[in-house]
Amino acid sequence: MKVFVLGGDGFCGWPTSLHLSNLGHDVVILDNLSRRNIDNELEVGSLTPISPPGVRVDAWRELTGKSLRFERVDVAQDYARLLALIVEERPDAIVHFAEQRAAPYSMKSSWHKRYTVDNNTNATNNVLAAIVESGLDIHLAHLGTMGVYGYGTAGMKIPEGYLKVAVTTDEGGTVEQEILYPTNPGSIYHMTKTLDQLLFFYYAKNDRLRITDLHQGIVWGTNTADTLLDERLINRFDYDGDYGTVLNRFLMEAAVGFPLTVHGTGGQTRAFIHIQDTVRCVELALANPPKRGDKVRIINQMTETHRVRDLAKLISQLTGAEIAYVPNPRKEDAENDLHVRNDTFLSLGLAPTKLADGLLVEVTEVAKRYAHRADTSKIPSTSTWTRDNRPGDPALASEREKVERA
Ligand code: NAD
Ligand code: USQ
Repeated sequence: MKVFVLGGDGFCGWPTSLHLSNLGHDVVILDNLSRRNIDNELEVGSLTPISPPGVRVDAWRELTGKSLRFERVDVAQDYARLLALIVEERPDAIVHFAEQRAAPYSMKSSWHKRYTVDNNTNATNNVLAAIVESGLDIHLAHLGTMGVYGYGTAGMKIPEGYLKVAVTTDEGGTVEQEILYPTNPGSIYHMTKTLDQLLFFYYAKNDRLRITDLHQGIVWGTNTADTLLDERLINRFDYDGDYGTVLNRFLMEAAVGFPLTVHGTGGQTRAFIHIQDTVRCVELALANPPKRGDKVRIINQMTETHRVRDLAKLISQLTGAEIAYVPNPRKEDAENDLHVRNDTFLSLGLAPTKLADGLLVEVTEVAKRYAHRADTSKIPSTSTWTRDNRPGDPALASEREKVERA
């Protein structure tokens, strides 16, 4: 297939592009390099030394003989260029990663809120409108998030996208309906993914577009079999307070001797997936597209759930790292349980990489190896959800707080 990977320079997009290219697909990456520019804005960088797109693409060709193309395009702003590329290249599928994906970044200020909504909503609507305008039957696979559901439970496993409900009619009878699972976003970023869901619902209904929405959990790990081939192909590793996600942050904090920054009581339970499984799931989603006229295919892309404080304890046991119970900069439930259905990918053949198999390798081979590149002043999460929240900085945790929570 010819596949466009929008956001193919990012943490999930780069290894996915390599994986799809390795499988024999003709891959074209479209990316505006906004993520690299945000690193400049935040004065931080990937823990791993990522190469520029040109070096990455040349190295891949040199090592494998396979060609990848890179096009610098802003999917949210440059509609004409996006449409022209679709019309000229006639891709069979488009994988859409091209959004601002960090919850803390989206909550930093009103500028960051507006940027995240503008960028993400326009990017998604532009892709959908361009597919319709091209007249081509392109399968769109989008990376959504488990966060559209919120992380609560109604005494049932969170289903894959849809919920069957029984509605009491005015006459007292009962009508069964299937609705999108009610959304409950916890940040402006997560909210944009709920808006994406409505756009998909509408375009699938009105234009009969073939759309798969992958509701992914937190991705951990760094490399895949392909990015390990050569250091020029290395994947990015975010550790800073805005872009670093919880498990990778704990791994890095342990490697540099920074206390593990558990927000609040660490009672949040979240869904996780390894980056190698992310690329495999995208492969499986592309191989199993919905038919024209089908409703949006929603698949939960996660393999295990863990409570944040349990993860901290696990890494502390592995490495001897200290745990710091810091103020929670976010507005979120102190404790939650999470039970999620993930039958679709398992039935399609996904063999999950478990935390127990990969954690030590990540600490020693990635986090420790590049620890010298870390700027520890960038670790605390300073983006606060409301004026009442305080930064997640160990220096700001009172002795009473630390003791009580421990
Ligand atoms: P990332 O920030 O590393 O990558 C996103 C890429 O998209 C970047 O290279 C960026 O430059 C590009 N981009 C952003 N806006 C663009 C635009 N308007 N035009 C062109 N390119 C643009 O993020 P990631 O971690 O790779 O996440 C990719 C997708 O997967 C996101 O949509 C995210 O919401 C989703 N996701 C990520 C995780 C995770 O843990 N990383 C978990 C669940 C879902
Ligand atoms: N947390 C800590 N300590 C830290 C960092 C985070 O306790 O140092 C806590 C947070 O308070 C939160 C949980 O860990 O309760 C997860 O935070 P996170 O930053 O790892 O994940 P999140 O903000 O939800 O976002 C990430 C990705 C996003 C993706 C989402 C999937 O950045 O793109 O959509 O994971 S999910 O969480 O399943 O919605």
